[in-house]
Amino acid sequence: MRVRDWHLRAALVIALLVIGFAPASLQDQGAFAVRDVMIPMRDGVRLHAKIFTPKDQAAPLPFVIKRTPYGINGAASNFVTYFQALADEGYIFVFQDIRGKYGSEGTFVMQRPARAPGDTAALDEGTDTYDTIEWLLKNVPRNNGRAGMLGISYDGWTTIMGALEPHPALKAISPQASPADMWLGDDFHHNGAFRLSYGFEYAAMMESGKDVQQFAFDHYDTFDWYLALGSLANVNARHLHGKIPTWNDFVAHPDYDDFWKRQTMIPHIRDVKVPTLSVAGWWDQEDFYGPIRIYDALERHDASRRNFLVVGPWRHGGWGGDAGDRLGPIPFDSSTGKYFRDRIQAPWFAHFLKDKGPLDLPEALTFEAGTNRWQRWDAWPPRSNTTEQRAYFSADRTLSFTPPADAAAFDQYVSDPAFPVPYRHRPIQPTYFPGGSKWATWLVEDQRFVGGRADVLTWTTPPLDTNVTIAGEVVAHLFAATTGTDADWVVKLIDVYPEQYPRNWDLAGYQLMVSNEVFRGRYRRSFEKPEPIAPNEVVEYPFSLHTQNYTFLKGHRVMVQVQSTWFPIIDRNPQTFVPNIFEAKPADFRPATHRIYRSAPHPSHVVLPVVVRPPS
Ligand code: PG9
Repeated sequence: MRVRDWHLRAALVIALLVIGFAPASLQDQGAFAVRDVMIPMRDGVRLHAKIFTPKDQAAPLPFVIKRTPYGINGAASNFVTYFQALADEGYIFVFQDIRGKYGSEGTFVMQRPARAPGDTAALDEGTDTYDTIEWLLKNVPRNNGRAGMLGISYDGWTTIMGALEPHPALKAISPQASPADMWLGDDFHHNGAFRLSYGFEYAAMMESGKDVQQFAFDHYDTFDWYLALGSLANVNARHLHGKIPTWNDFVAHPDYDDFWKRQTMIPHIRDVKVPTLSVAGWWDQEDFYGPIRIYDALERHDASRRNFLVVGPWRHGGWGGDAGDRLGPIPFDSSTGKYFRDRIQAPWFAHFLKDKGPLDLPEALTFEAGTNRWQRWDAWPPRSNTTEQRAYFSADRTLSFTPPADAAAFDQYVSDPAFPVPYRHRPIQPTYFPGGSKWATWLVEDQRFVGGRADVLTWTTPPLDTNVTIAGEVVAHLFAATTGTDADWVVKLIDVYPEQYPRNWDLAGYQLMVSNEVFRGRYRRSFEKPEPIAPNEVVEYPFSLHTQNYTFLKGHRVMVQVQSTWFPIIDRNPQTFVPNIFEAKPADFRPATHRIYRSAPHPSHVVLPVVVRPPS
């Protein structure tokens, strides 16, 4: 295949992974008149857009806008699934290449920060959105003076950025899987732990040219490639040579400094200026933190109930194109993705852009996997329906709801950076590998593949004698010590299916991850100023495993696993404190013995928000 075809293919793979898989023929395109335009921004830079107007337009229509860095030449594929119900409802659709990408002029900046309040001379995605809407209103005949905006992930991020200082015609937005904070919890880091394979591959993909270009790995199984890479200092020395700005930013800003704080839009959210529908997937392998954080930031100002949340049993963007009746081997008994597109997304936009209603949507709608039904909540996380129950790490690798009584009990393992735990089954194909990658469903992979390792500790309850439903925030409280001076802590909450499962033998004994997170130990006191860990000192690490709504069914078991490497999605912590892990030397990477305490003074546990009263 020629290099150029390869790049086109890569762009298509990303677009399809985000919005779902479209058949080859785009039969619906015939229903639209398509205009290719260059829209001038206030600084003279022109952005490329495609405008799809229904050929059978009978009345003035609102705009539905999607702004993307991934290229708009295949935009019509949106009508096959993601926008199908919206197209049936009738809108003028606008797809735009953001500044610096594909057909647009100007310079691309990875997640260009919002301009400072009052800095009216500056440009950002918000001003580009504003200028675009202003131009559309004046230049596209028979519009009804209103605009809506939506998109998934980067396109969800452009959506929320476009609504911080919104054009008055912007009447409804749905930021879906939008990242909110790339250091705290989205694509590039989680609690300061660097998402190596994603960060490296995405930065190289987005900043090697105006289009998207896959990094050319010489390994199919990138686990070996990243291990052979050694220190992260070798990325620029051997491969990127300082040419990828986002990689250089990773290296220059390892801690939670002003660079990252400027990039998050959360401090800019001081009002619900536009009705907002945030959308997230429980098994989103890229941006789960973001949509919940954005919903939460808006909710603090939502006096007039214009802020909504939907969370389904989806991979990153799965609601855009998948039927949603399963994820990997896990069945959900109904087409949750189609339900979202037809029964939630389309009526929600019609309500705010065409005054259609009434709107049958609660404050928060969540899919409760396990029982496989939608639940309606008047707050997320629920305020009064749950009680906190602590699942304690106990003797003989049991998980118990009774606190431990031992004075000094612990379990331990040797964590060796030279022999890290794979985060998913090998081979680990490049993230967006055009030949097919298991990236999109790794969060639902059967965790038995690491259960036998001595550096993965496991505690499990006996089979449950009744259903246990959780709704709300799951929080890990680890009491841990290391012989080193830095360490990562990964905690996974797992549903263990019964060994006898005649309903579906493929799921017998299956270990499904329900919640998970990593915490980089050096940041236990401050995300801004990392500190070494005192060797052999017991330290408490409380950290969120995020919200969930899930039922562990009767006969299933609840499992918690702890490990200290998750490679190569998380870079290897050298386990020796160094000021900047991106510049660690080979000799800094050392094995360390990690102890997880399960004693009366140091009772490691996971807090579960157990439902006591179902939502009405
Ligand atoms: N997760 C991707 C992304 C969004 C924003 C910034 C960086 C990466 C995406 O799917 O678009």
